[in-house]
This record gives sequence, C-alpha cells and structure tokens, in this order.
Amino acid sequence: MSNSANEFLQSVIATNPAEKEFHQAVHEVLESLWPVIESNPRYQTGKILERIVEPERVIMFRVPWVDDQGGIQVNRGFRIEMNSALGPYKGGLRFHPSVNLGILKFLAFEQVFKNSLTTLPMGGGKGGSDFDPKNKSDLEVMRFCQSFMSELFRHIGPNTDVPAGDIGVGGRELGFLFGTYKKITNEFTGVLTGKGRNWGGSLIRPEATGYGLVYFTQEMLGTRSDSLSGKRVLISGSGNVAQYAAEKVLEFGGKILTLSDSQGTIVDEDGIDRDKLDWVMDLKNNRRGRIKEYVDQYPGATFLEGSRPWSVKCDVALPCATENEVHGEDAKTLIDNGCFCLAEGANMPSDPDAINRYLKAGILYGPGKAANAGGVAVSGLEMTQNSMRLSWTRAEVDERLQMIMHEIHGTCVKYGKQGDFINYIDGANVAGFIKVADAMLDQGVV
Ligand code: NDP
Ligand code: 2IT
Repeated sequence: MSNSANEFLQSVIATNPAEKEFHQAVHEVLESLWPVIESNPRYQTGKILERIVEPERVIMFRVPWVDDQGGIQVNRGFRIEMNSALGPYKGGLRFHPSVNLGILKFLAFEQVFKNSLTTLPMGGGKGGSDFDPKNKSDLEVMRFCQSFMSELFRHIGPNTDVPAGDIGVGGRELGFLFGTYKKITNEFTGVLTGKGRNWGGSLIRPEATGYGLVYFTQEMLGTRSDSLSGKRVLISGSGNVAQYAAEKVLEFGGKILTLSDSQGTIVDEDGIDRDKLDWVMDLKNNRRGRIKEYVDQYPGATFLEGSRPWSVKCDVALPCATENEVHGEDAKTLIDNGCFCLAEGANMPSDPDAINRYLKAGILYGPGKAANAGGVAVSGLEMTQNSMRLSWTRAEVDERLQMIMHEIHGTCVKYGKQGDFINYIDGANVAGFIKVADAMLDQGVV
C-alpha cells in the first residue's frame, strides 16, 4: 500500500509511461478516493486500487483494409476490457486519428465508475481505432468496419463485452460492425448497443447522452431552485451528444448560443432555435458537413476560427466535444463572465486546473461520469430489451432515463455533500467506486 495518493499515482505513471490521459483520469479519481481508502482497511488489504487501475485485458490488433483507389491501408484496433465486477464489459468504440492506448485506458477507467453509477449491471470497457472516418466514402468505412470486426468478434459477446458508439462511431458504423459480427458468428444477438431501431436498437438511445446530460443539469439547477428556462447556454461539439443536448435545452426553454467542431465555433446571439438545429442535424448527419457552414446559412451568426466557445458570456456551459477542451484559463473566463453551472457531456473535457477553479468558485459542476451516464444507461436498457426480445416505447425508455439521471444525481448529493456545497466529483467518484470495490472483494482475487 502506498503511503500517499501521490506515491500511488507515481507508481501508476511509472508502470504506464506515455499514457498522460490515463494518468490524468486516475489522478482525478484518486483525489476523491484517498480518504475512503485510508479509512477502509479492507480496500487496502484487498489491493483494490492496485487492481482497479490494471485492465483485466487489453487487446490490440492490426486492421488492414482496402481504400477506393485499391490501396492497402493499415490501422490499429483496440479493446480495453477494464473491469467486469458488475457485469459484462460495456463501453463505446471511438474512431479518431488521436486514438491511442492511453486515451482508451482513460475512457475505459472512467467507464467503470460511470457504469456503476447507472445502477445497471455493467462492467467497464472501451475500444476503437486511429482510423479517421472523415472524408472516407461509405464503402471505405464499411470495409474498415468489416476488417475491425473480423478480429474484435472473437473477444466480445452479449454476456462478455458489449461495445457501442463514441466519437466517429454512430449509426452507420454500428450497422456495418453488427452486420459483420452476425455473419461471422451466425448469431443475431445484443452484442452491440446503439443498433438501428428496426434491428434490435432501443428507442431514445441516439438521444440518450444529450437528453440525460440536460436532465442532470436540470437536477443540479434544481438544488438552487433554478432551471434552464431563459438561460444562456454554450454547447461545444456538434455531434451526437451536442445535438441532442441542444434539443433538450430548447425543450426546457434555454437559449443556445454556440456549437463547434475541431475547426472552430459558431456563435448565434439570436439563439439556435428548433429550425436552425434541424438544419445543423441535417448538415452533420446526412451531408457530413462542417459547422462553419452555419454562418453561410444564417448570416447573423459568426464563426470563430480555431476557437472553442468559452469566451461567450453564458449562465450554463455544456462541453460535448472531447477531452481537455476546457482549460484553466477558459474556466476563469467562464466564471468571470457569470457562468454558474457546467455539466460535462464529453468525457473528461475539463483539465485539472479548470476543475480546481470550478470547485474554488463554488459553481455547479457535473463531471462527465455522472452527467453523461444517460447514454450508457440506455445502452443497458437496450441490453435488457434484447434479452427479453421486446421493445419498450419511446415514452417508457425516456421515463426510465429520467429516473436513472435523477437517481445518479441523488447518489452524487449523498456522497458529495460538503456543508452547503455539493461536490459532485467526489460524490460520483466515491459512489461509483464503492460498488465496484465491494463486488471485487466479494469475488476474490481474480
Ligand atoms: P461525435 O463523433 O458524434 O461528435 C464529436 C464532436 O466533437 C464533433 O463535433 C467533433 O468535431 C468534435 N471533436 C471531436 N474531437 C475533437 C477534438 N479533438 N477537438 C475539437 N473538437 C472535437 O461524438 P459524440 O458526440 O458521440 O461524443 C462527444 C463526446 O461525448 C466524447 O467525449 C464522447 O466520449 C462523449 N460521450 C459520448 C457518448 C455517446 O453515447 N455517444 C456517451 C457519453 C459520452 P469534428 O467533426 O471536427 O471532429
Ligand atoms: O462514453 C460513453 O459512455 C459512451 N460512449 C457510451 C457507451 C455505451 O456503451 O453506450
């Protein structure tokens, strides 16, 4: 047992060099957990921390495929099977050129705690590839997915490991992946979630992360007898999570000022209303365009090339793009401009300096592993429906999603209440951890 959180972190860094995002995720969790470890000798003698940072299994594989010109391309595929104490490994697949082992290990590590918080029986995992689906034809994406699954299939299964989408993996990719799995194994099973709704998918799964994020935000605002109605809201990203977060913010009466992508941010002081959002959804999902095209369509808006949204004055900020997209300086700007609530649709979008500033300022801060858990929660509901071979209605799934987000919020409050302040990050980390740690102790040294 290490003598301090820092000593433990240093040992993790030494064992896993060059995985800076993984170090960051472990560090953040350790800060919340150390007091729990110190006051629980069972966790110390059970070497729970030492075991929980070590993936149960890491799979890395070659993904060769043929492009439209007949050239051979080679990418790297990964699946991190992090922890199965609570259920089959569960977590998304990310296709993005930045993908590497450290990024997927951070995501898989976060997923273990997030899935625990959902109350559903799911372990944690994550996978993906450094393949970039941008500017690839549908047939190229299909050939890549077929090659990827021709290796991954042997490691996954409805009771073993159930992948889903993440950055760069949406309905199109999941369809190609599922088709290949089905062909190779000759089985139609719930091996993936986020499936099309005609072939085993759950209603509300595409919407779930964004909707869940906004339900969680409403819960947070509710602790201050406030709501999204009339609030100025910044959203980053313009993909799956951002789009459905925007849809739900509009339903609750918020005014959306920004969306973004990796090239920059569009700012619309008149507000991105339902019609404009429909246009964005068509742009991103059907035409696979770039967010800067918004200003050609709506000339009242401006495009901030190469910038993130955080300099725009707001009440509520919802980062929904990627990790480390809110830095300490951005947090300062947000807070100075009056932002008093930030909830994370993305995984680990705030860097450690930013988080410290939120906590110091005492704003409402909802960390990703709680605030964006709605996506994987509805994935869990999709698994349930697949097992029962039936489909719930949209209203039924949405009601369960709202209930789960309400319960996650309550759990964060229970474990994170510090006087008048709710420290949601401590709440989420501690509550998520205890369930997994106790299950690991129950199951012995495995
Ligand atoms: P999408 O691929 O649908 O959209 C991603 C969006 O983020 C795009 O607008 C993309 O812009 C932008 N983005 C991606 N990488 C970067 C980058 N390096 N810098 C700036 N912008 C970037 O992904 P999702 O909406 O599914 O995922 C967004 C976030 O939410 C991720 O952190 C993911 O892990 C998290 N998440 C997703 C869940 C889900 O169910 N899908 C569940 C829980 C969390 P561009 O097109 O220019 O790349
Ligand atoms: O980060 C996440 O929670 C996801 N990408 C969704 C995972 C899932 O299995 O639905």
